[in-house]
Amino acid sequence: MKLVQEQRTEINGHPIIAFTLANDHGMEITCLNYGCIITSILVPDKNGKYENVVLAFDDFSSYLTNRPYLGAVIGRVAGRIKNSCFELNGKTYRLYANENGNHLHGGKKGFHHIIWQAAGFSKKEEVGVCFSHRSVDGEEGYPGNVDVQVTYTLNNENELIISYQAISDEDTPFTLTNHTYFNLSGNVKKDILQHELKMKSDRFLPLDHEFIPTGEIKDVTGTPFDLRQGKKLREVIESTDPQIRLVGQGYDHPFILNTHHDEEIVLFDRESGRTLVVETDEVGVVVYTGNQIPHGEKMNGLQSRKYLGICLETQALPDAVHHPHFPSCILQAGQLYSSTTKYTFRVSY
Ligand code: FUC
Repeated sequence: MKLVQEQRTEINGHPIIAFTLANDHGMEITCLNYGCIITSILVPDKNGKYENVVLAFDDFSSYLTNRPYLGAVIGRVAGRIKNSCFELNGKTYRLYANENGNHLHGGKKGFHHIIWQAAGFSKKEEVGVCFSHRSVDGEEGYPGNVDVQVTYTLNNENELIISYQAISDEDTPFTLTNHTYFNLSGNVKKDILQHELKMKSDRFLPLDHEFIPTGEIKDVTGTPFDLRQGKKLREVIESTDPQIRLVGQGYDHPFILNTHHDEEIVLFDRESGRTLVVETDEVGVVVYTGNQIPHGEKMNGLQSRKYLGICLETQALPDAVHHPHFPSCILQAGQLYSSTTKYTFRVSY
């Protein structure tokens, strides 16, 4: 197990540190104290060749805007909140509106634009970084001071474990995710259209024209959202289904997971043999096939474009504050928020 820290740059006198975690097989993860952004994950293909399987900007300065939210932790609330307002305990709260009057991915200065406190650790069987941050009362319009901790741990099973913990002094909506774009081809040799996705999910949430859940919970049977037997992403992206069209030919949809910590999400690239298994205790996952990746930004030595990566955003259901029949995303004052998502990298033939 190895941990290397190096300063990349600084922002107003605050050092931006890159932490590289390496396990005994040579799997490596690099992440920053800025936004807890993951900038590289090196894993082997079926021939034992280690290559990077995540999207990352070529220059650090691109993370200061980071329109596609590459690699970052998203909070206080991942996803969209309609009309940037909600009611809680008889009070109306107005949030910063950063997308068509709606609130997206934490607002103006979400957790992806924060310099987190960071402490690396290295033990016999695991290596990691613990990030912490206090989100203050009123930030982006949210109530309460929230102390947040995010821990990235790498072990010798080629597992990355992301665990989130938080405690608030007032009730507040709260659900975190990680917005890493995966591309298992290795060093982004290809887009993700040949990847296959399999999920244990019987239900998904249709979206309105602003990509916010309508409130309907729909059975996946007979739709392009039925991933129970697995589907090639090309098949989904080429579908004429109105929900696939609505979001720019692909997925940008929440799925409700049937099971937890049970190989519920499996992404597979046949050519490289790389497989990613995602397991979580979260209610759902927003699957986003990179339909809106802005063009012409420099990432992975390429010009960015659609479908270069896929996000598997494990989280509470988006806009839950407006849908009483969705599981609540309210973190009660004094209660511990605790959530874990595990990413296991394997090879299959
Ligand atoms: C995803 C999507 C969005 C957005 C973004 C960058 O989570 O839900 O539509 O484009 O992230």
